[in-house]
Amino acid sequence: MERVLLIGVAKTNRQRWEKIDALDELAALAETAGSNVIEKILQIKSELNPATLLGKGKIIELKSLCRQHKIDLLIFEDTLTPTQMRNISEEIDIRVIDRTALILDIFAQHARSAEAKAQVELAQLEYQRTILTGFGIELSRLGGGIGTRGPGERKLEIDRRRIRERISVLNNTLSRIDKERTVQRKNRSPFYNISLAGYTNAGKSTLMNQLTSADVKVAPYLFATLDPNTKPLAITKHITVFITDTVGFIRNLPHELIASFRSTLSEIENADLILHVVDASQIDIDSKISAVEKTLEEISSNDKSVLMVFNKIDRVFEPEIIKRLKRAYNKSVFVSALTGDGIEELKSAILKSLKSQIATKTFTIPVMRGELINKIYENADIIKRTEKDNKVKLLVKGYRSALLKLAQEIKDQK
Ligand SMILES: Nc1nc2c(ncn2[C@@H]2O[C@H](COP(=O)(O)OP(=O)(O)OP(=O)(O)O)[C@@H](O)[C@H]2O)c(=O)[nH]1
Ligand SMILES: [Mg+2]
Repeated sequence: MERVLLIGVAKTNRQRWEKIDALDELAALAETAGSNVIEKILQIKSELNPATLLGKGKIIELKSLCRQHKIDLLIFEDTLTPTQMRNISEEIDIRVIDRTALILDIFAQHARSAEAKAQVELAQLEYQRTILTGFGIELSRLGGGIGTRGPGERKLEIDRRRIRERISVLNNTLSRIDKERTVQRKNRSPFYNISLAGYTNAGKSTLMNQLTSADVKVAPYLFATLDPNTKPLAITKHITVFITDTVGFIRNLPHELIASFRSTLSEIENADLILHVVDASQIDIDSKISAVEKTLEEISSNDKSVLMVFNKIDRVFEPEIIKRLKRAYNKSVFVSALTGDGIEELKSAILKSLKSQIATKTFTIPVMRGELINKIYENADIIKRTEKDNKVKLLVKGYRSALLKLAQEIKDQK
């Protein structure tokens, strides 16, 4: 296990609390990546040194601290320029990465499908490319460990020309996969499509499992899900919606990832409704909500209809918190994806939001035409059935588009 030291810099005293939270999150990320967090350091400094971010004295202090604790790797919460990374690394004589490289490393470790692997590698290479430009040297001398691992068994390319070639191969692979995804989405287009979105670890996959008895992997660490997973959910007997669970967000999600995950994120972009899943048992609810909203904006999904789903209420012990959230977010439901509490309310909220796509219709069919009657029973919810003069009259409910199709088929066969 790599022994790591985390460093954050706050420019003002006010920024301090924000940075303390950010360092806690960085620690969770570092642990998810499989490292051993030995120490967290927060420096308050209004004037940053452009060459090394930290001042000379602090660098010397860090050097002895790293020696004393046998640190293998420094991880900065702040984004470093390639020059800063090199300077700090040389002065302290240790490997240095920033939060972006750490997140990319986690994605590389968690990628399973061909799509996720290609997307992560693309993001890593784009990131690597900016660093190489700054370094003007190969990264190979940095050795292995967090920040240098590619998806699966692949080693990251380090040569500038080969990076360019590999990026073009990956782009081709991804546009092929993207086409497949578009076809699948087209097949689902007569149905109402719902996408889960939210901060990483909010409980999206747990909710997906609770709603659809899917078997999506759930984990206490960050970014467990990278691949979208779509499952049908029967809201009523014949009204099915599709739900997609997808990659989670985080504050300042590296832009390389947003760019390379465009095909995965297109599931959110094309949804009829977004369920914004929020962990209500945490203290910094609002800042996480705005981080997610900011990312939705970046993928131009901010004008979609959104239903806020406050999750993990089994761990919220103060009724005041729920009251406040109810006041602040009027379109919201409160659930525990773990215990199933509130799931029925969530389903009715979903049904309410898809109302405009649902219609009722009356069919009158001769009793003799059992096959047509069966067809109606198979495709719509029967609200009322009456029989008169050898005719069956059915009042039914279903997707407007499905009812139109049914009416056409019946007319053709009459
Ligand atoms: N107590 C409690 N724990 C929950 C609930 N929902 C999810 N969890 C836990 O929260 C952790 C994260 O759950 P996931 O479903 O993997 O979260 P996610 O949003 O899919 O996370 P990523 O895919 O990593 O972005 C797991 O340890 C779950 O068991 C809940 O309603 N109550
Ligand atoms: Mg998940």
